[in-house]
Amino acid sequence: MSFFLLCFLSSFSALVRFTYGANSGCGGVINLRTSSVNQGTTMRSLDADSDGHYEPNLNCQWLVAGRQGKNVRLRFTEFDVESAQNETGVFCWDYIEVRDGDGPYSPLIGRYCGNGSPPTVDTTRNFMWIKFFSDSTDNRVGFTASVSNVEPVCGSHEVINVSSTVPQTLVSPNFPRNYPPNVRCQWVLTAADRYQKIHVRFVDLSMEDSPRCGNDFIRLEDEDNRLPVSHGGENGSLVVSTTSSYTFRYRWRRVSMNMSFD
Ligand SMILES: [Ca+2]
Ligand SMILES: [Ca+2]
Repeated sequence: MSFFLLCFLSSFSALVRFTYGANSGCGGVINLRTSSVNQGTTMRSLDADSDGHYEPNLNCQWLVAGRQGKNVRLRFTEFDVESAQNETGVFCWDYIEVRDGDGPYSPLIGRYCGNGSPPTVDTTRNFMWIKFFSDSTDNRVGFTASVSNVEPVCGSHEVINVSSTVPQTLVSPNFPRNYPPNVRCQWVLTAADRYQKIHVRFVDLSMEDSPRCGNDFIRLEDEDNRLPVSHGGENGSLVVSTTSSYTFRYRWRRVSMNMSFD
């Protein structure tokens, strides 16, 4: 038996509303562990009353679990989600949120609304977390999308041990040619012990410049996220050291990059 006990209250007020859950097609786990590469599974926004529009007050959350060693790809085939344009830009009254990982605090890939189809996106690992939110009014057609396993084009699913003094080199996909659009990569580096420094030298770095590196960027994070270093839009080299493990996250759209870890 389980119960909640509320005491020491002389009165209370609470806001209660009906919403949908995984049993209704609103969220849940999408298991791609036994799916072959590029074999898509369809997912869509919930239209419970079949009027052609998604329902109001949705907060649907999906965890897409892909095959070990693969990345998860999300590709939209239909997209119309309520938005509003004002002088400062587009505001998403309703939205779909996509994250690179297995939970609501994983790195954000994007939050999308409007009627232009978002780009196809891949995760850097075999998990993707997706949320669809709608407010109480103005429901649109919604989205239909396919999720599938894809072969990683970059990054590493294995932790790279860089304890050796022999330099190891990482390169962006297609190097020395331009890297492809909408690619996300992640490498995790570790040393033999946490007092050993990891030394990173960028041998060739050329990336798109954009305000606050909003388009293309490299993010270096240490083990505890205490010393995040962001870098993008510069030419030349950069040397960074830390006393603990590094996580590298890259998002890139064009030009070329070659990184040497020594
Ligand atoms: Ca509906
Ligand atoms: Ca709405």
